[in-house]
Amino acid sequence: MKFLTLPDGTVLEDAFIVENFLQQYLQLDANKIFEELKSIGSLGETEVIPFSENGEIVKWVTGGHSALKFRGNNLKRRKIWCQKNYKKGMLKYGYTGWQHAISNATCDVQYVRPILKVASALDTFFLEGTEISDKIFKREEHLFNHYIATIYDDETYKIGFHSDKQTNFVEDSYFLVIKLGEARKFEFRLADQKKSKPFFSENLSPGTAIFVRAHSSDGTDANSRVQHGVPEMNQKCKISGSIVARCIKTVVPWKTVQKNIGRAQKTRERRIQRTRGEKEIGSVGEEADLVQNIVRLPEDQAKLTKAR
Ligand SMILES: O=C(O)CCC(=O)C(=O)O
Ligand SMILES: [Fe+2]
Repeated sequence: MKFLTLPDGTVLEDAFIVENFLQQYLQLDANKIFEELKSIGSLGETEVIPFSENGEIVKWVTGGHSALKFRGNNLKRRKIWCQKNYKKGMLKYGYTGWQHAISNATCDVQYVRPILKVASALDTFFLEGTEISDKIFKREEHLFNHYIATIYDDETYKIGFHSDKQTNFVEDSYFLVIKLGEARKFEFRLADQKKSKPFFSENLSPGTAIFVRAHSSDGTDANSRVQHGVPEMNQKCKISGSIVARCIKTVVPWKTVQKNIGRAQKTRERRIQRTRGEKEIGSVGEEADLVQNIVRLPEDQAKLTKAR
């Protein structure tokens, strides 16, 4: 167990890295888990994300899918969402850029074999009691109930620096990143010095676990103090990925979820129609200039660059 140490020497007791966690503590084969994950099919970019009563439809949602795009940009990663207690409703992890349209992508972990293996082994591990689990598992709600798998297809895929959006997290719970596939850089930087260089930048091998406490009432949790990310690499890097386990407290009944998706879709259609109407009124040339000017405003460029 290696604690994260800030540049000023402060040791964060609630952020730590455990190499070979999957192999040593969960008795699982990281390569096998990743192979199984990779063999799952992807949803087409224009396909509607289907809802199923039992949550048995499992597909990768690619970064070009409109429900995953962020401010019109393709995300440089693909994802699978799954959870426990599916029938009760969707466990919502509202990350930055979250859209109602992605809700139905969350499936029941029972139907995602490689993630189920990890989830079951994690439950056993936490209930057994070890130095690591005693640190994390303080209350029943501290058992993980939500899992997102991510794949970075090559060195150009990434996730920008961020703290996990923690409003939907159980108070004082940890999130856990388990690295898979090709060893790849994982970085931390200080959250209050956004432009600062990372103080931690290491190639993490498959099976490595990163534990980070989040959403403490006094705001001193590691997730609020540091940001993490998987940067783009300048040398070749084969396919890699992760499974992130979280403790989510927000449950949205599936009926409400479908209503919200419908409403959001209508709003989107109205917006598109309005834009079309405006285009028809103005001259085409003027409109084109206008659009280009808007896109070129420096603050918009900054936002686009920031989009992760
Ligand atoms: O894939 C990883 O290593 C990190 C993923 C992550 O930070 C996230 O999805 O919030
Ligand atoms: Fe994250």
